Amino acid sequence: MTDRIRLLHFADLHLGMENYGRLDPATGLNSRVRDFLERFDELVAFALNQEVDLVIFAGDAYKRRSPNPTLQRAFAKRIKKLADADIPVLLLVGNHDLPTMVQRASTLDIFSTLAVPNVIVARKEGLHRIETRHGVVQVAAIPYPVRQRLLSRDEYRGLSAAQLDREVEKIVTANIQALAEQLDPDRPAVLTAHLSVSGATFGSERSVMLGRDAVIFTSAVADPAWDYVALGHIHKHQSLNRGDYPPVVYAGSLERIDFGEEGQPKGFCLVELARGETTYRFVEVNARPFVTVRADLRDAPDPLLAIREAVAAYDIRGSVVRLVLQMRAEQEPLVRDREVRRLLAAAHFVGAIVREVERGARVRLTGLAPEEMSDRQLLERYFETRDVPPERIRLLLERAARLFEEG
Ligand SMILES: [Mn+2]
Repeated sequence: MTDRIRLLHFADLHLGMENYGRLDPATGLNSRVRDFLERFDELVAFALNQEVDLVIFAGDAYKRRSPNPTLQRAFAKRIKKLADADIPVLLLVGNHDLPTMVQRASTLDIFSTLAVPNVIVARKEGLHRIETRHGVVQVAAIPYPVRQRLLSRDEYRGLSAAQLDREVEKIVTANIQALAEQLDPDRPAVLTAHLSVSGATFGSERSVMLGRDAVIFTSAVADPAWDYVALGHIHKHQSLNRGDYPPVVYAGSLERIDFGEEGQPKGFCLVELARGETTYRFVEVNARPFVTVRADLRDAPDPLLAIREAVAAYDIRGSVVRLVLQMRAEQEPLVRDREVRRLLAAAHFVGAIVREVERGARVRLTGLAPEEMSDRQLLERYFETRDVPPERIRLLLERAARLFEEG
């Protein structure tokens, strides 16, 4: 029996996410950026302590395609720690890493340009044969499939967006198949891809990726030619192959982006890689909790006291907290923002205080910034501005609710 190779798989770092954070004077960084970096530090420390043999990052290093130099330095520092410890690191290019024009550099290209030892940048589809301390691993890389690049030929002109996505799906499936055929069947093989796979759930109120995406069938990646499929792009950790071989896994992100990820554990995957008998486990990191506190004040004689009691039922220390208050219109003046915020002082950040005020039969949302609204609230507001009749709004929201649940 050959040695097992320890692989650490993580994804969707998204450095530069600043929502629900404030400036940290000690570092000059936004406190949420610092959170994301601390999770990354946890991961690096784990990799060094556990002496992993290989790290695969499955894409989306930053929030933006032009991250500032401070973020770039913070990312490079941590990658270098791994590389200096003789741990090869494969960096797969995600959609957030890509430039708007193909000729321009991706945020990860600098590592290949400088030929940093032990760092491999996968910007194109391809098979990498990586030497590790415990043997060779074959890693096939599928970066985010860019519709415009894959479909530049004339035959695709005039197709609808949905038809183009279907064409992308076919091309990517064929590429994966072609890579599988190049494998040495006696060596462990990993497929890493940054894309949406059918059957995956988002569980985020608004996914980071807005707009459309080609979706690849699980069957296209769940091929026993691979020993592990390391996915990135969807922030919710999940396994897609129902215990069959190989494991097909989204590592998920290391920190939460919004309240849609409130209940999700965050972390990375530790894979014990061996031909035909790979296993993995999810390693949770200490991500900052997101907590929604709901309080129905409609029958409360003292609304502020009712809020205090509702808050006391949760552990909000160090959390990003959101308060959702159901109240009657005449209670509004009794619930002053400053007093409510005082009750939430133990939190790291107050994400929103949502007042659902009853006016007759209808619930109205007041004083909400768009980023504080849920998808449902945004949609409702949109329908209202378009003068959609109330009965039709109710029907549309019901339909939408089902879609939101399906993710
Ligand atoms: Mn992505």
